Order: sequence, then structure tokens, then C-alpha cells
Amino acid sequence: MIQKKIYVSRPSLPPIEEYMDEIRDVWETGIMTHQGPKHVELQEKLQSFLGAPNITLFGNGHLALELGIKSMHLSGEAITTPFTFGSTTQAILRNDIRPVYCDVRSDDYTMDADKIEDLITDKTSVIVPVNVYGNICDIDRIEKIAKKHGLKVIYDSAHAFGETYRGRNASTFGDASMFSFHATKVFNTVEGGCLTYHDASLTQYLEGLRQFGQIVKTDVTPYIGTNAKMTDIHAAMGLCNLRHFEESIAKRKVVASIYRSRLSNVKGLKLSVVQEGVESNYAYFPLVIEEADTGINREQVIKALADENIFVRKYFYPLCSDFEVVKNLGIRSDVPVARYISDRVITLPCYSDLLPEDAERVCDIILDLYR
Ligand code: T4K
Repeated sequence: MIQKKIYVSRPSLPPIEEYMDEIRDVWETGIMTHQGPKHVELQEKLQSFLGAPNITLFGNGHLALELGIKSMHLSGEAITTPFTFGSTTQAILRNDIRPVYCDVRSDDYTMDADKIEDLITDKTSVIVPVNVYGNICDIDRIEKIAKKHGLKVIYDSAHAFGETYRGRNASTFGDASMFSFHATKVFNTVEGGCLTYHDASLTQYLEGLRQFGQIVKTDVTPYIGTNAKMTDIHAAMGLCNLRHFEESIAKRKVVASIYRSRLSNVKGLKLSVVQEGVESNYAYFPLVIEEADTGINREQVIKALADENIFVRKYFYPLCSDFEVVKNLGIRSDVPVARYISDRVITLPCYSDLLPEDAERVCDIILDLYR
């Protein structure tokens, strides 16, 4: 029997009638963008949901990060992680800042705080850690180091929407945090993202950067911006999805629990640690395939699954430090742990509409290889 195709991710979608109801007013008012009513409502609802000190919405997560860095007038060098989606490094480079790569921890794949201080120079202005897969960085140590050296901290929290660490929402970490609302994320507006931040005086500047450098609703254009607005049509999707967020996370938790219970303690398979104090959103389920123990490698696992129409991904391979564009800048890095993980990792299908029986089937196929 031909099996249906299963991908690493699928968007969480509200019932179509609910979305039609939500966008009905847009048809009536004709206000589709430029901070219309849906945009304003989503911004308010998200600020309260995330307990964010301040929040600005953007057309995607990448621009939220890029413009967030720009808003703080940073230059020189940024200490960041190579084990992430290309967006993190690109946001730094597009601000004419040089990325300096810090290695990651071997259990949760986030920036290794023990290795940060050795990388600080008189050019360092910011640390850009990533809460990769929704795993939370060592925020206390990172923020202590930043304070000691007078550095900003801007988190790439693309994967950490809705998460808390010891009761503290990820929207309050560092000087600022970026969240992605891409279709494949735990909360989506199709495309979209936001920046949360502590310094309220950044709001006007961020809104200007988002809209051609203008001071919004004036004729004044004091700086160079871009077009990074979220439309009301996208915001309406966010309003619907926010109503279903808790239910969607509960379903992801079931999938993650099946993977964890069946794939733990299998020789040759390494799971990411369950972090104490973190209320997880189950954004991604990484699995590291350690060939040395069994002779079974990542490509064999990917093929066995693909043969059954299950398409996993190598998030995140290659490392950002191995991008041509980075190497051509003469940036050299010593990141053996990140390289080890990146060379062996896959991320399993993990989304709210993945049926438990499909998650069981993913495990059956993998475990069959190890029998
Ligand atoms: N920082 C980090 C750490 C990130 O992971 C990301 C984005 C960003 C920053 C930037 O945020 P955004 O600017 O994107 O808001 C996907 C996503 O496009 C990207 O948002 C995400 N990270 C990255 C990890 O994954 P691709 O190139 O792997 O996507 P794609 O099109 O291959 O999709 C993956 C699977 O998802 C497909 O096999 C099928 C499914 N899918 C995809 C789309 C687009 C759907 O079912 N429906 C869809 O509409 O990057």
C-alpha cells in the first residue's frame, strides 16, 4: 500500500470558517495593511499572551531579527552559534557585523556559555544566541557575561514561541528576542514574526525601519528602512491560531512523548536532553544518529524513512560557519561539538496534526533498522 506523504512539518491551520469569519471585517473596511485593526489586535493579544515588555510585529522572523540588531546601532563583531538556520548569520552579516562562532553544548545544542568569554574582543558588541529547537540557552550565564563586558544580547527565539524558563517567558530574555511565525512554526501567521524588547524607546525606530524609514503617520523620513510590515490578512491568521495554541501544543506533546519513549535508550540514537525548568512547546524533535556505535548512519535512516514516504530534514546542516559566504570572509571557527551534531542530526516529523499512529510508524521504521 502506498503511504501518504509525511513531512518534517505542516502548518497548524484553524477551521477555514473561523478564518473566513476573522477576515470578513477586512473585506468590509478594506484596510489590509499598514497597522490596520487586525494588526493592532494581534499585537495587543500577543503582548499579553507572551507577557512581553514591548513588542513589534514584522512580515517575517528574519526581518524582525535583522532590524532588531539594526535598531541597537551595533557594529564590529557578534558572538553567535553556527548551529542554526542561515537566517541568524545572515541577519548579522546584513548589519555589516562579523559573526564569531561559539561552540554549542552537547546535550541541548545551544551556545556553550563556558566558551563565550574567550571569543570576546574589543570589537564585540552583541551576543546572538539561538534557542534552537525550542531548547533554552543558559540565559543566566549569558546575560551575566554580557553585563560584565557591556554587550547587548539579542536572542534568536524563532523556535521558542510560548516557552517559559522557571516561569519567565522567552519574550523577556536578553535585550530583545525574535520569534518566527512562519507556516512551519508552532504559532503561525503564514509568514510573520515579532521582536520583543525591554527598551520602550526602540518602538518608534523599529516601526520606522519596518516602513521605509518613515516616522509612521508623519511625512518625516529620518533614516533608511525597508518594507517589513505584517499585513492584516496575516494578522487575522494569527488571531485564529492563537485561540488554538494550547490545544496545538498538547497534540505536539503527544507526538514528542511517543518519540521519546520509543527512541530513548537505543544504542546509536541520541536524543536532546529534557531541560529542567523549561515549559516546552515541542517545536522540533532532533535525533542524532551515532554511526560509531552501530554502523548505521544518518543517510540510511533518512532513506529508510523516505522509502515509506516520510521526509525528515537535516536541521541544521551545514553549519553556518561552513557557508561559502562566511568562509570567503576569512572567518575561521573552532566548533567541534556543533560539527559533530550537525553531521549526524535529523529532525523527525513534529506538528500538531501528526497522528500518534504516524509517529509510532516513524519509530517502527527507525527501530527496524536497529534490530
Ligand atoms: N532563525 C531560525 C533559528 C529559524 O529556524 C528561522 C526559520 C528563522 C530564524 C527565520 O524565520 P522566518 O523569517 O522564516 O520567519 C523552513 C522555514 O521556511 C523557516 O521558517 C525555518 N526557520 C526553517 C527551519 O525551516 P525550509 O527551507 O526548510 O522550508 P521548506 O519549504 O523546505 O519546508 C519544510 C517542510 O514544511 C516541507 O517539507 C513541507 C512543510 N511545509 C512548508 C511550507 C513552506 C508545509 O507543509 N507548508 C508550507 O507552506 O525552511
